[in-house]
Amino acid sequence: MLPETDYPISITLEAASGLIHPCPNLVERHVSDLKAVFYDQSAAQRLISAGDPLVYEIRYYPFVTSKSDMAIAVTRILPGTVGDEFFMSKGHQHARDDQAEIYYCLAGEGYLLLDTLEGDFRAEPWKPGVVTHIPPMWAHRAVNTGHEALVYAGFYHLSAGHVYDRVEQQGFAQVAVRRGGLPVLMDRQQALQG
Ligand code: PAN
Ligand code: ZN
Repeated sequence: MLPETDYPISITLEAASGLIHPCPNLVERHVSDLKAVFYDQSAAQRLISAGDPLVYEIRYYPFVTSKSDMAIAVTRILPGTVGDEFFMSKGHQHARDDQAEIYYCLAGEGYLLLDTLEGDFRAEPWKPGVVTHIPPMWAHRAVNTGHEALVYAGFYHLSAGHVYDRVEQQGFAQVAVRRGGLPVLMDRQQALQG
């Protein structure tokens, strides 16, 4: 007899809403939870004072067996901006340097921003159906540049670990902002200088 944890499990995922069934874990992040990562700190503070809106929610299911620890996390980022910077995930690196991740865009539009924090940067345009492989040590952040929710699933190992400090302190090389009504990527330093 195998241990109870070592039998196959199936769950369901609704692409449009990002809901999973069953959903044992739900995490909500409001502007105050990721204030430090927006380049316009006064705009972030104003939004927090005006009610601290929800930016995104994460629903995840851990598939833990006696010998493995894969998980699926489905993130739903709402449409919106902080100042002119689009709503986005906080962004992190994995603690372990041998831990990649696969992201699958399910609904909405935007970018997956990837930064080694050591000079390399990539922006992958996202629409439903795009699958992006995130190599180890690349910090990753999704940005919703559309008018609907951006929904994506991430497949990873729980033991990868999440490190947020370096992203918070340094920021990504580029930010996604709305200029003249359209989404554009610009250097963060340029954005900071106004
Ligand atoms: C994802 C992310 C999720 C939310 O499951 O954790 O999209 O982003 P933040 O963790 O940056 O708030 C993942 O990349 N897991 O490794
Ligand atoms: Zn990750």
